[in-house]
Amino acid sequence: MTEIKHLIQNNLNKSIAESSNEEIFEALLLAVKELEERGPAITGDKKLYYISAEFLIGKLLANNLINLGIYDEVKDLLRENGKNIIDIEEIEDEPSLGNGGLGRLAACFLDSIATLDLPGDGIGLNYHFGLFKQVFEHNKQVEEKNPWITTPSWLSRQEDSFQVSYKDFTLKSTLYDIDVVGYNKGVNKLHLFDIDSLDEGIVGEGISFDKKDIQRNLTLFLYPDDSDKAGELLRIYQQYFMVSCGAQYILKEVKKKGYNLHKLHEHVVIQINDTHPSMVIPELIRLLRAEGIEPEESIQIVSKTCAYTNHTILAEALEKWPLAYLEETVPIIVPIIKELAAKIEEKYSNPQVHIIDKDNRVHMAYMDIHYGFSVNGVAALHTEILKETELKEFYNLYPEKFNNKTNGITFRRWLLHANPSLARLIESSIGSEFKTDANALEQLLAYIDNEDFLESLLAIKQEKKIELREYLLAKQNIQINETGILDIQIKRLHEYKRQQMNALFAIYKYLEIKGGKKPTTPITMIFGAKAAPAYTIAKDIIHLLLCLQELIAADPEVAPYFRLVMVENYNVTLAEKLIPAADLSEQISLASKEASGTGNMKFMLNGALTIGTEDGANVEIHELVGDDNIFIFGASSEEVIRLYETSGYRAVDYYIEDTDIRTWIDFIISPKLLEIGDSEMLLRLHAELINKDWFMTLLDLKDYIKTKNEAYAAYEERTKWAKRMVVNIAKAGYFSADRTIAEYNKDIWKLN
Ligand code: GL7
Repeated sequence: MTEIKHLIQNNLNKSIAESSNEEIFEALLLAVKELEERGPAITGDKKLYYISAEFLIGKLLANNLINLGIYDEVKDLLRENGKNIIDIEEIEDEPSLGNGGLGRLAACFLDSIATLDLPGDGIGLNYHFGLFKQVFEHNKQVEEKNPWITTPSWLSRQEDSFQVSYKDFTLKSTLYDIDVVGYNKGVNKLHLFDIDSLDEGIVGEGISFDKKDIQRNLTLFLYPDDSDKAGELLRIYQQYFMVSCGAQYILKEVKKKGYNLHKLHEHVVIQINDTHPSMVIPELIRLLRAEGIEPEESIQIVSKTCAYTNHTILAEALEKWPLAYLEETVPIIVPIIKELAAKIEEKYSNPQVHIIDKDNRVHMAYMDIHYGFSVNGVAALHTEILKETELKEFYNLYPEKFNNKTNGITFRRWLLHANPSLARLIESSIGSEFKTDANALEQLLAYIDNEDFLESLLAIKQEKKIELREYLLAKQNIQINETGILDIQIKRLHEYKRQQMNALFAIYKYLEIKGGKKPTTPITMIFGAKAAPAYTIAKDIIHLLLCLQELIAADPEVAPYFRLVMVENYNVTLAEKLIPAADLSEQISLASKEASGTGNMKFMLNGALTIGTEDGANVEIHELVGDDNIFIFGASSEEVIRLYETSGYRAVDYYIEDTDIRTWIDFIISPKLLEIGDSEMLLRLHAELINKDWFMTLLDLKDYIKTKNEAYAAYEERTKWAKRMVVNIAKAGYFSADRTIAEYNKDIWKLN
């Protein structure tokens, strides 16, 4: 009997055939944990700590079985006993520890770090109810808590515990670890800090709770509503808890290994994922001083240990905490922050680089840049914009600190697990090298004229569409048409990502069909997105999409040719079903605003073609696949940046001057939609698009419609389309997170 079979059997008190799916899932989880415990811990002289508010890790069972190299064995074993591994995978609740691309990136990175055999742990928080669960009621988003921690669980409680001091009280941490197993390799850890005094019972209606009751609410939710002061303070409490526990944990490990704290940077590197963990800098300085290290030296050590990744140029996402808020919550590090700020003011007179601004707000990113040794952006264009525009003054001071690390994704989850049929086709064509060296996918270009290969590729896409149709019908009672083109936009809801532009396309298409112009191939548009609970316009956009869904489905003149659906509670699990089935990948952010995007890479890898702007990593996708294999439209980032600088964009001009645009926008408040929807929300969105439109929807709308029609027409030529799919898959190797992590290690971390 193989090891895994033995372990599963030990955890069941009956045969597999007699056990329920739930019992099998639990037995498997325990068996996998056991194997991981036995696996080799990854070690080395120097260790990375990746600190992040989010780790959007997705379900772990299949992922870990694949990485342990026993997925197929377990699948066969279950099948022999009349069980289907897919049904067992369904049992698992998806961990709710992340929000969007930033958190998913952190998860892909952990996978690649372990796979490359690099010693590197994640540090974060154990949010009991996660982000939130999205449900739709009356065509609106409603938020509910999302409990995901079950027994047994991937979390293992540890002995380590630390004190975290706030102004008025102290919290004692507990630690839960999740194993991170690399592909056929060793094991790292994801450390999630928590408190025993948390009280899940304080959550009332929806996701409401007393924001001031920190000892009971600290780790309830990721990104609690910060639209009022209590919410902002709670975020500071959370962030400081994360970094203080993280820093204490790191120093404990270093001391245990007997390293000299004066040489911390030779043994530790801390990657600060966006600005939520920035307070690790003053906290680590404080702790080193408490260990007896001189004030100035402690600053020097920390500056050689910390590196910062910037993930956005959106001003509202670059955190600036009022100094008074920090004094109210975490006064213990305020003197250090002031000291760090004063040193900069002494050195540089330019107020644009000062950490504390004239309004007494602390700019977290600026602290990271001055007191870290590396600053990186997440795609080539993004890093250029940081250097030339957003962080120009800092680039002038420290050109040597700035570097680019174009994001990547783990092919284990996004190809091997999400699309095993495609992985098999690839393997049967070019062998299995691509599983460990993604660049080997380029060999697929040799198959571009191979009719059998092209046919198989199209057949797999079709198979995935049918699977998706069955899944959505069973899980969400959503009807989609598996014939025709599947056009998908899945990502957080934000105006800069311009779901509203795609909604206007749907209105245009609806009216065109009503006017008698029927598409030759049926069109299915799928959306998936959560809106931040306090983001009014984002919720209005969801409302519009859901109203359009209802309107179109109920219209017999249109529904046979055109469907728009919005999946509920979009998450990693749904992404794994949607992406392999997609034909067209919507990456339509306003140029300059999407730092990178990573969904774009997942779609490409699964043979979807991109319709997109020259933004983020789309630029690199475009370069790799060439003009013929992508649909690019819209204003360039230079044009957009100029328009912002000169206030040269006025949405209302488009509305007045272009009758088409006026027709589509006014449709939002047409009797038909007002009958279905909430007039307040529709009217507000209508007014917003005409009078504000901060992300220039109308600037690119017509070009978008024209380009999408071209893409739809191109889809009709099936063989030509299949060849484009081949190019996209073949060129996706560059976007393996293994490549990204190898670059981080070579340029920043320098782990052996
Ligand atoms: C993001 C960027 O918006 C996204 O473009 C990028 O791919 C991702 C990972 O680098 O980081 N920044 C951010 O704040 N979130 C992101 O997804 C939430």
